[in-house]
Amino acid sequence: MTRRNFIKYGSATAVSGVGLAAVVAGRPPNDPVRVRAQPPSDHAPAHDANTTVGEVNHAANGFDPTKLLYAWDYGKVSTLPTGQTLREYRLTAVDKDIEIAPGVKFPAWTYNGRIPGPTLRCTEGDRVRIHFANGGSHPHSIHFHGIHPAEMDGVDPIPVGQSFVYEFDAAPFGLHLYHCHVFPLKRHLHKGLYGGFVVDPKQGRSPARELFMLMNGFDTDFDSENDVYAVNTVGFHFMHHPVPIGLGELVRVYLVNMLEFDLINGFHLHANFFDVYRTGTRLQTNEYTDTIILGQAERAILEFRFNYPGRYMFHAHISEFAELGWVGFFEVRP
Ligand SMILES: [Cu+2]
Repeated sequence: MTRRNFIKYGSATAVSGVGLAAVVAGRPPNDPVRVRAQPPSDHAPAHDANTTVGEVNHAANGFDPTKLLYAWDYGKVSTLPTGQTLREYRLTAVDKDIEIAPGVKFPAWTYNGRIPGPTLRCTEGDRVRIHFANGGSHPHSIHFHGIHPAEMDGVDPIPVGQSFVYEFDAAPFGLHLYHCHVFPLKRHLHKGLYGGFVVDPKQGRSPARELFMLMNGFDTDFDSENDVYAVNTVGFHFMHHPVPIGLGELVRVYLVNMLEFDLINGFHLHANFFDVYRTGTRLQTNEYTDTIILGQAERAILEFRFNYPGRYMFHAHISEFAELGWVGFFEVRP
């Protein structure tokens, strides 16, 4: 039974989230799908909608997808003798079970015990120094997107128990990312070793509600197809926890695609349009749309305002991804 057959089967039999959780957790490939009977629940809406019921244990996960929207890590800041700003970060690779949908645990490889890893943020021209320690069970590294010398490119595996210091001047400004670059790449990335890397322009950007959204997915039965899709790791999280935004407020989404196995991902906003700044490397926009497609590791900054209060969906316009978790709401409050 492939994921695509499962989706067809699931929609035909109105499988709700608990069914999804029961089916994807630990199911070996080619096993017949077993649909668990649904106990009566107070969370009635889940039985009319394709979503999960219950809540993942955010405390045990060590992060909450909502808090990750705002969790910028500016590092430990000091000034070099040259006057240049130095920002230091500590990243440790650790193996950890992460609950990616209620009742569905994934044996992840993480930076600092979370997926995505810390969202590193600095200003163009800052010196960044990343102290990396490999506390995992396999060789890992950190490969940064950006401009830097070859020896800082993170393609050499750091053995288990060893450490390495990556150091370079942050450039260019924009929305970047980092990830492990040890082979097999697909495996090391999909297991969770990635995070956002925001380099602000020296002149800054206009004030806005800034949200970090990293699109990812998880192959829970190891057949090289994703079974759960998400923004910030937990499927359907923003359906149950809409993102609050103010009426007329400028919203700036830092959108990163770290999805493995599927060649494209995307973002669609309901009842509105947004300006697109591809890779965030130019301050002028040349795209005004309501849907964008991003390939693996592509990213974009999106800006928009809502002028009517209410709840508005955002999701992958690839319907399959949306139905498996990549869907959420903005809640526009007057
Ligand atoms: Cu790795």
